[in-house]
Amino acid sequence: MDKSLIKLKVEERTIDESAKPLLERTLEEGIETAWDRLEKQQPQCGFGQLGLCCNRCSMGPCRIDPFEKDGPKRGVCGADADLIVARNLLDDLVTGAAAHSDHGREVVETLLMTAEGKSQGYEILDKEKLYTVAKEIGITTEGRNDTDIAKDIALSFLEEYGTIKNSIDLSKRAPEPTQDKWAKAGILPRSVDREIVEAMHRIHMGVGADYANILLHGLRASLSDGWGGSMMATEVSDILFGTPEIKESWVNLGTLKEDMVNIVLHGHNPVLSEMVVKAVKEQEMVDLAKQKGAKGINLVGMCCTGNELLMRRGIPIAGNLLNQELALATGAVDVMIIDYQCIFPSITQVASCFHTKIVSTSEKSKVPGAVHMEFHPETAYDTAKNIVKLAIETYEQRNPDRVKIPAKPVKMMAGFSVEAIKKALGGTFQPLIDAIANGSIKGAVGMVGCNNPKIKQDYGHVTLGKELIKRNILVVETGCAAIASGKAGLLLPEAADLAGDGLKSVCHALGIPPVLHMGSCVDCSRILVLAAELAKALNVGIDQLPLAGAAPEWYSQKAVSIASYFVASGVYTVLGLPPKIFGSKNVIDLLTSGLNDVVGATYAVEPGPVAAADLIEKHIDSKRKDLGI
Ligand code: XCC
Ligand code: SF4
Repeated sequence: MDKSLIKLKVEERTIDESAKPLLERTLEEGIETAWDRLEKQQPQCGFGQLGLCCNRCSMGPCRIDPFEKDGPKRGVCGADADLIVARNLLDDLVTGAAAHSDHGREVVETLLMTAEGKSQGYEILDKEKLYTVAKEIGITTEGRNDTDIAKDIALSFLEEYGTIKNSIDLSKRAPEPTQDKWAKAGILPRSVDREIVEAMHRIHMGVGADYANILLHGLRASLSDGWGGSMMATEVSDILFGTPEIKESWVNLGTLKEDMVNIVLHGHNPVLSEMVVKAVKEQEMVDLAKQKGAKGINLVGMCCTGNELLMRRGIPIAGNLLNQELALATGAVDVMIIDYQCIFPSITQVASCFHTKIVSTSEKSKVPGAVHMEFHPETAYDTAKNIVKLAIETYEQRNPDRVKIPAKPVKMMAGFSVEAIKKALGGTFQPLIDAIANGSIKGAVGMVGCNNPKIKQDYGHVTLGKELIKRNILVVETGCAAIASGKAGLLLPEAADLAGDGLKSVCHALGIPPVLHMGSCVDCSRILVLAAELAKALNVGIDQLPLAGAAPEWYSQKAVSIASYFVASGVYTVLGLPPKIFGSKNVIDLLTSGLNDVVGATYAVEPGPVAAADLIEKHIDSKRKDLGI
């Protein structure tokens, strides 16, 4: 490929300066990345994009003619466009809910084993949260020791996955008017596994043909993720590893170090990554690394497990979804440790162009070409040390001539848990409520989600973020969205200068950025808790607050679940990429307007960041008007 074409492609693909030189390298050397694969997939199937393809049973696959011409109007079983689209969406949604919630289950299981003295290397680090959660779910704390309390919490949370009760305990954190809406619509989340299993039942051939009824269950299943599986993942991770506090760190591919052993932690579950953090600090490991000629061990995160480490330990983060193959293309990664979710199956291919080893650790997530070192809470610390040793040995095989780390890292601030925000505000949310009431802050937006090679990397997040803060709208972020903002410098207090006057003065007074990093994707539950706190302080439902959600670059089924529990909780949510629903006008109408009568919020789709900001501002203005502020 000639040089000018390469340059052109690179500029089309990302705005991440630390990624550009490496993208160039992949194109020059023929190392295939997600962008190349997307190109090879063109044109992508139109039926699939519209959600009109059903491959659910063996009478199919079937597809519906989107043009209302002479083509088929129904699948072999008789399902029409509305039903096929709705079932596909529910399928996506619960795949995402399952991913979040099963991660949550592993954290809760680790708490149980820790309470029973069966895990290795874990302890209860946040006693305050242990007590708060215990009280909240009705577990006695008086005169009992921490491990007994922890055991009761773990057992009670494990029950939430398959209980016969009629609602999940933590969903009672939602303000009453919001809970009332759920009860009235028949979508109170009962239990995590149950909603997912029931969804799989409902999308089987011949189980109900009413698209609206199917989508309503989608909302219920999403609530069991947001106020259930994800929230338990967040709370129990806090109990085990500490509730995040505000701290500084570094971001982008420049966090990799030429003269150190580089370990990248990629995936989602802090149960694994926290043990690796412990292991790299051992003197024995540091000495070993020095013996092999390295200056030390450099641990960096990637995607959401990276966010977990950043939030609690201030570990630097190398990048988001589309940076994973490029991190390997630096030739400087000795070991990339993976657990699960958002890990491209191609990473072993990219790694094979260098000395890099991929280490898989979860029995649920094996990758051909990876070294498998299975992680269990009972032997967690030993396994972590063995992986670190492997990284040090692999460092010896690194070819310095192939190492290319092109950029300097960017500084960032993170750690904005609900507790940390409250503390920064002086122990109460009142100053924030006042700022919203007097208009210096117009409202807040939860910006979440991924990268998607269909959109220039980080462009959606960064452009929408800047547009919102300019309009005095506070932005709170999780997941790959937050990493994008970090790379662009928006997670620094100085970025307040890009904000409108009102937001700017609040940020300056508190010394905080206008975009707050609230954590990983399961930590979208923190956004729910924050919204619930504000609503309760004002005695209203979440749907009455001047809030919105946005997922400008989403790709994952988990994002479908998140967007859905935002909407089901009363938060209007704008997606930057269309979900696969455009084959059914009825489904579109229900999701973009009909739901208002059910949960007080809807989805919207708007690819243009400025137009998306317009929609959000209009929505926030109307909520302010209704509140009389
Ligand atoms: Fe995955 Fe969570 Fe999306 Fe990033 S934001 S691509 S889901 S890592 Ni969660
Ligand atoms: Fe076709 Fe119906 Fe089977 Fe889907 S469920 S593949 S529409 S026959």
